[in-house]
Amino acid sequence: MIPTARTWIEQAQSITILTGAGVSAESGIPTFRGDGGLWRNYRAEDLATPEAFARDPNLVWEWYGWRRELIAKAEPNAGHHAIARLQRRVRNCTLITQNVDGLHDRAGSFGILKIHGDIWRLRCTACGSEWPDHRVPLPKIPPRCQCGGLARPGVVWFGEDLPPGVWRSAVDAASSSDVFLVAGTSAVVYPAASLIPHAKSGGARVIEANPDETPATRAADLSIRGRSGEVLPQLVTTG
Ligand code: BV8
Ligand code: ZN
Repeated sequence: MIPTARTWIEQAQSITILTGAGVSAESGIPTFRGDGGLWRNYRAEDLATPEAFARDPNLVWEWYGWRRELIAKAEPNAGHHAIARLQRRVRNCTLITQNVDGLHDRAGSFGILKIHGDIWRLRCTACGSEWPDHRVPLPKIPPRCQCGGLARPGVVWFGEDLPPGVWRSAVDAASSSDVFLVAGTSAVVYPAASLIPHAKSGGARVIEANPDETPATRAADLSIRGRSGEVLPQLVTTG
């Protein structure tokens, strides 16, 4: 499996990568649906919604503040670094991520299509302005905009549309790639998971890296059972 996948990657003119929370698991960041997906007995799906934020902005900000502190202490892992290496090696290599943690940026990836937003950006619910904020911990919860408005995390919550431009670019990249590498995602969140059929219909060979089977496994041309921190460096060797 690995040698074939490595050959497909080496021969590809254009590669698109889709990552999910699983690629940050080996950096110590709990995944959404794994056992670490719980915080104070809340499920991520129950907190990552506009309704939860409207009901209790403090609670939602405590969760995001906790995640920001966890991520700030974490380091990108070998999987993140292998993806950054691949991007440097292949001119036409687009990274699409569902993750909001910024670990791909810290590993040296670039041009990242962050289809679910970025935990390190805040957006004002009153005036709509948006800005980077890496302060850990946040001086006060909930953070406020200079206009006095309540700030929210710059992420896409369930029930919210994905940023149109970024989503369009993600579909275009997936549909025009020779190889579509999907790593660390349970492929249950839409429309992100629809990038896999988009890639197939564009003629891509789909390679999956995940310790478990997922709904994407059936569609994959090669589905490698393993952790991304171990599998990806074998697909993108150093040197
Ligand atoms: C939308 C940002 C149009 C926030 C996230 C009913 C009403 C409204 C909407 C819906 C509905 N029913 C369905 C929907 C659509 C909904 C959806 O898909 N729901 C799911 C739960 C069924 N989607 C949306 O709402 C999207 N918007 O559709 O807009 C619209 C508008 C209005 C009304 C209707 C539709 C927005 C979705 C974006 C939500 N935001 N995150 C934040 O992070 O705080 S999603 C969240 O899940 C994260 O981004 C996460 O990345 C993403 C996907 O999860 P995964 O990344 O796959 O992570 P997961 O934990 O699930 O899996 C981890 C995987 O890693 C596992 O497979 C595991 O085996 C593997 N793994 C573990 N260890 C490793 C590993 N792999 C490799 N190596 C390892 N070491
Ligand atoms: Zn404002």
